[in-house]
Amino acid sequence: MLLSALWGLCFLSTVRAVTVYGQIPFGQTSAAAATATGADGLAPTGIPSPVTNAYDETRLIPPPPPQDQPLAFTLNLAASNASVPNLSIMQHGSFYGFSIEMSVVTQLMGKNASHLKVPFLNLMGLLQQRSGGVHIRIGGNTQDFAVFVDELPDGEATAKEKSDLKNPTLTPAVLYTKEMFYIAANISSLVNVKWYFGIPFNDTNWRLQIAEYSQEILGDNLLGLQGGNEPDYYLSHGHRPEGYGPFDYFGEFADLIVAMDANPNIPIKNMLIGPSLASGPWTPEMMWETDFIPAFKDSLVAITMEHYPSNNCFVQFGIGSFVDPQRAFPSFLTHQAALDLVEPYRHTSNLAREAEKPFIMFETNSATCGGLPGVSDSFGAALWALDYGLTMAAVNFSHALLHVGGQNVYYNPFTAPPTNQTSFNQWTVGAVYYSVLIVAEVFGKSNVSQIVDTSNNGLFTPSYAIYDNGALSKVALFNFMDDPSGAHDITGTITVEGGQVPAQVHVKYFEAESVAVKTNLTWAGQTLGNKFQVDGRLKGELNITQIACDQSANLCRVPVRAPGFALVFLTDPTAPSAEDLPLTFQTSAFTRTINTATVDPAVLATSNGHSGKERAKLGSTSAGSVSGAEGVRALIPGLTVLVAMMAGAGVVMMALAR
Ligand SMILES: *[C@@H]1O[C@H](CO)[C@@H](O)[C@H](O)[C@H]1NC(C)=O
Ligand SMILES: *[C@@H]1O[C@H](CO)[C@@H](O)[C@H](O)[C@H]1NC(C)=O
Ligand SMILES: *[C@@H]1O[C@H](CO)[C@@H](O)[C@H](O)[C@H]1NC(C)=O
Ligand SMILES: *[C@@H]1O[C@H](CO)[C@@H](O)[C@H](O)[C@H]1NC(C)=O
Ligand SMILES: *[C@@H]1O[C@H](CO)[C@@H](O)[C@H](O)[C@H]1NC(C)=O
Ligand SMILES: *[C@@H]1O[C@H](CO)[C@@H](O)[C@H](O)[C@H]1NC(C)=O
Ligand SMILES: *[C@@H]1O[C@H](CO)[C@@H](O)[C@H](O)[C@H]1NC(C)=O
Ligand SMILES: *[C@@H]1O[C@H](CO)[C@@H](O)[C@H](O)[C@H]1NC(C)=O
Ligand SMILES: *[C@@H]1O[C@H](CO)[C@@H](O)[C@H](O)[C@H]1NC(C)=O
Ligand SMILES: CC(=O)N[C@H]1CO[C@H](CO)[C@@H](O)[C@@H]1O
Repeated sequence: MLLSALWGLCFLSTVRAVTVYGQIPFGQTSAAAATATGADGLAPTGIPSPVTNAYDETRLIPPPPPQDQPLAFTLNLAASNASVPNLSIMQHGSFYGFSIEMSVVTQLMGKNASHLKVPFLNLMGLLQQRSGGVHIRIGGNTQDFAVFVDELPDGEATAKEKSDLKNPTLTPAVLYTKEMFYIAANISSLVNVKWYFGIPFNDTNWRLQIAEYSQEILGDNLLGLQGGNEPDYYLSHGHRPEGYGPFDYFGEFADLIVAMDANPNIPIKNMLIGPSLASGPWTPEMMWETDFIPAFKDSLVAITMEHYPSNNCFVQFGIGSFVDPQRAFPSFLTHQAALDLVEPYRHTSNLAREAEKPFIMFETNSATCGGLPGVSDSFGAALWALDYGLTMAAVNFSHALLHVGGQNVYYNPFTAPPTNQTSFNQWTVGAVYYSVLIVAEVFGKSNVSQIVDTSNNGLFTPSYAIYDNGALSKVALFNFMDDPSGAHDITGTITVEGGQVPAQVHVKYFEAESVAVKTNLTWAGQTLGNKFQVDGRLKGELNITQIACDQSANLCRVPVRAPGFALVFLTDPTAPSAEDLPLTFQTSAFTRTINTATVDPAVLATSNGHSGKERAKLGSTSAGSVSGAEGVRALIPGLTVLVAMMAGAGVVMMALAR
């Protein structure tokens, strides 16, 4: 307690002067900048233009590779999950999802429910092919002050309230209409996206329309309702009076439960989510001292936390001290980053499992206050996010949501072009989108995947084993080192205990020229494209490398470049799976003459994310070769949307929103 009191004091003294109000479309507006990783007190040399942060060109210098790192190691892996120490709970391919700031919903998903953004649908479709579905949270700092209105100009789903410019502390609230839920519902009718929303929690005059309309309109596609977003920052953000602590939040949560119980328009009472601490001012243990979990067990559908390892708050808001991206970069390029991030949550993970609740990292990314230039959108960040995700899964988090903000952040998994460029530019994906795509393949669709951290060769080359339905099925190998000469390429040797290595393994590599680059990232030879080139489809030939094993010695040697990542499949990943049920997919067809993003029938058709080619009868990888609706398969059943194929073009086109 003494420690935390000191913590609080130092926190107050550094940030009291600056009040950050909550409606900024970033992640955590962490006031704890002064204590965050990498803060070194130097002044920034230039403040980047916020409009272009999502397209920033900063290229950092990769850290020099270590000289003492062994370049070869052996993983002795048990053939069966029966007695593997520290093996995880059963994981889903939807482990990684997204947390989308409420104020950017229309930028990313569409202005209204009849004009959905096709690149967004395609990006979700790619994940669904691999994992069966995607979890998305709509909320963030903007949710607490959100206000329901019947209508907005031009039928828009969300808008910012006009603010009184003379009073800078009165930042505008997000206004939303029922259309926001229709957008979500219509997306779920096309791709299997399930949603979380958050109930405004800025005061206890509860505005419960989000709970009412999300339950009414989304039905089974609603996963849960967050009660409070980073309540441990409410005091320092000026949203609660002096003295506000975990017991006060506990009381407000209880009050919310009473209000929901009394509301007949909220039929499902037990889908609340909390406590969603930023793990800044309050540790998880401070919250558990209130008996939050046992007290609210019957109302809770998941236990949540939110956290970012670094911050850019000095540059964005003048809070804390400057974090130099170049000096922070190496801290992302080691397995220690992931281990440090999960350490404060090991106990909580056990508490959640004992209470039989999923434990979710509800909002995270590389650095709060918009991310760090050169770090957050680099190939290095993608390796970091991939390793972080697998480590969270290994310590029994059930899901983790990467935050998505607007044009002014560096860490977005995906960004729509600025409104006045939609007619000539396409989307931009950030490197961390690939991390989500790869984690979807790591766990796949079976729901009986387990993972264990097998890292045994130092912090630059973590590794994991993945068991599917009890049997060793995949191995993940990382090389965080950066050395174009090839002198730090590594070789992981896999041996199988209580079994036999296959004759050959199939390897998908995640590669780029260096940890510092943001362009030409490839996953199994395919890319989504560089900035302003993305329509949500993978481009290029699928390249799965086959490596022969030495069965007499019971070992397989898998090389990984510096830098790089390898997902090693012990069975052929292109073999058709019993879970791929044929369905009929149909879609509305309006298009514009420029920037005609298309939904690729092949993307929709093949459901393991491996190859359309082997299964050409189900769809085709090339636009133009599908001549009718047959061959186009659905993502999910029960669709009732308009049908139309573009005559002649043979490509399914969907309305592209403005
Ligand atoms: C299991 O995890 C614990 C906690 O991280 C660790 O101390 C222990 O060494 C691990 N056991 C094995 C066999 O890896
Ligand atoms: C909470 O937010 C609503 C809507 O933005 C606002 O009207 C109300 O005054 C806020 N309450 C407090 C205590 O700030
Ligand atoms: C939805 O947005 C589109 C594009 O701005 C517009 O043409 C259409 O009228 C809107 N629909 C509704 C129902 O507001
Ligand atoms: C994860 O859950 C499994 C039980 O399914 C347990 O054996 C394991 O120790 C847990 N891991 C951690 C790090 O708590
Ligand atoms: C788009 O709008 C921004 C901000 O208003 C402006 O700086 C930029 O020049 C515009 N771009 C185009 C291509 O019109
Ligand atoms: C996996 O879990 C999801 C979500 O709970 C469910 O929709 C899906 O049918 C499950 N798949 C299998 C193969 O059990
Ligand atoms: C091993 O996998 C099987 C099949 O999914 C499962 O029933 C069993 O509980 C798992 N065993 C352990 C120890 O996790
Ligand atoms: C990306 O790859 C393309 C084609 O291989 C090449 O022409 C281009 O120079 C590369 N761009 C960068 C920035 O590396
Ligand atoms: C496939 O990927 C491997 C590993 O990166 C590479 O060595 C090989 O050249 C690639 N093959 C093709 C045809 O691009
Ligand atoms: C399937 C589905 O939820 N469709 C909805 C799409 O959005 C419109 C409103 O714009 C609703 O009326 C539909 O029910």
